Amino acid sequence: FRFCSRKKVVLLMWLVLASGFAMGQAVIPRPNAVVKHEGVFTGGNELTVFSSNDAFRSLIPGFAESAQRLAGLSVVENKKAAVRLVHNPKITNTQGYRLTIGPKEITVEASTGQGCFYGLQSLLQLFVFSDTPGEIACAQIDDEPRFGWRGFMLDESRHFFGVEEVKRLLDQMALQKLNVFHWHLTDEPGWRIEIKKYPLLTEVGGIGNQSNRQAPAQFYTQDEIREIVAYAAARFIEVIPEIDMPGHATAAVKAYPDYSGGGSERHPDFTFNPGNMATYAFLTDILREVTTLFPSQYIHIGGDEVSFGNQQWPTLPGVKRLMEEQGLTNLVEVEHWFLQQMTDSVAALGKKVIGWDEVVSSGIDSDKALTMWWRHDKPEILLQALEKDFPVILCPRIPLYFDFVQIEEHTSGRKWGGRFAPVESVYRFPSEEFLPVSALANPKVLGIQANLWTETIATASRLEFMTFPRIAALAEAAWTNDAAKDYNDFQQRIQKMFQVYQKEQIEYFDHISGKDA
Ligand code: TNX
Repeated sequence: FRFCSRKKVVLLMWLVLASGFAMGQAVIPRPNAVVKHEGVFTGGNELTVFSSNDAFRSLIPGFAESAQRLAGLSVVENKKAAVRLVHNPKITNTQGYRLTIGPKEITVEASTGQGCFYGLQSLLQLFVFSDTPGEIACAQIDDEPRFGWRGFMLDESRHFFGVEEVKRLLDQMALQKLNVFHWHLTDEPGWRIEIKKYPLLTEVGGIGNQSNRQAPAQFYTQDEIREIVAYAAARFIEVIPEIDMPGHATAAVKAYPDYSGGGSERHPDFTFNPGNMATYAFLTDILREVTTLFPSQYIHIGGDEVSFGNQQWPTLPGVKRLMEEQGLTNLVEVEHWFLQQMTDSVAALGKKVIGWDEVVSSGIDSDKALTMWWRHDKPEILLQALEKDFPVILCPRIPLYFDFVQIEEHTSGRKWGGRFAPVESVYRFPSEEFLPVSALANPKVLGIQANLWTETIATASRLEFMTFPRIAALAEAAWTNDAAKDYNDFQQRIQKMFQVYQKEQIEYFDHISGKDA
């Protein structure tokens, strides 16, 4: 009897361990390799941290602030520290880290500040999600991302959200190891970035939004832009501005009608005029100022949906002349010529261009550009982009447009042919379900990104409701290899993340209970 019960105990222990192992650590995105060790680290509510590496050391105040806010831990720098941040050049992935948790000490190893930052985010989450404050299970985590580019795009032209909301978003992105913030700053309803040389862009072009065409001008000053870029950089997030052209230009040409290329009935004054040579100088001036604000090597110049508004081009004298001079036979060729000129301008400013997937057929040089594949119903464009050697970011409308609803019953938001973007489908991305198999393992695919367009999103709380928790599913899809992904396990961990959202007063959709938060 006794023997039998001991056997039972062993079996039970084994089961507990095995299930613990299967469930992994409570970290989102799920780390790629975790080995659990026996024992627990117990630090109480004070945590001592030290690094002799200056770059790593500079991360301690940020970690301390988050640990205090989210886990109630007070972090102090101390040479005899429990947590050591150690520079290890053998960790070759610049975004990778090793986190070793022993009963008495914890080490975070990485070869770069970014890797160390991610190790700290994992450590932070372990403390936040721990059931006993200050206590976490011993383990060794060896982790690095599946994709180097893990992005999120926010459209602030249709509706404007402001510095504080953007910072909240950046905080959450950082916690989930997302590293690119694509900022859609110009479009039909409003121009949101101050350009000193052309003040009317914001004074006039900043007036109005999708809900109210008369709303007082809203935009970011250059100081605010610098503040946000620095805030993001401290969290290893690169900010990439988008200045959309030659379409989606309505706000700009409202301010400077000389550069208008007209539009269509549905989209009046939608384009810049490709036949007016002054347009190119005007746009290059704008981009020159933009490059001084954003250290990123990229500038996004849009290039999408130009056909929506080029109906008036044939009647513009400049366009006729341009076509004759350049031997262009149709409007698509005019559009392509425009994109080629602007790609060269951007190259001359020392930057690379990003364009939506319309640019793939424009004849621009794939050495000078990167493209974002968004038309999920056109997989052939993705394949063409790869054939032409473009670096590619995957952000197909289904399932990575977060202006699409999360469940059938949600009415405020988009659906496309009855399809939308549930949390689970974001999680399952990228897979054969959403794109051609040959694109899946192509090294030219640098990463994935979700895009939040805001025609249907007017308030910060709505923005958050559409973003959370899908952004967590996105982060795991971008970071975690297929072998370590597990949706059922994610469903467990996301409930811990809901507690973080509650603490931070973030609106989110509880897709598990189905109740609107
Ligand atoms: C298409 S995606 C657009 C945006 C809209 C979005 C709405 C893209 C390059 N263009 O202008 O906001 O659909 O889902």
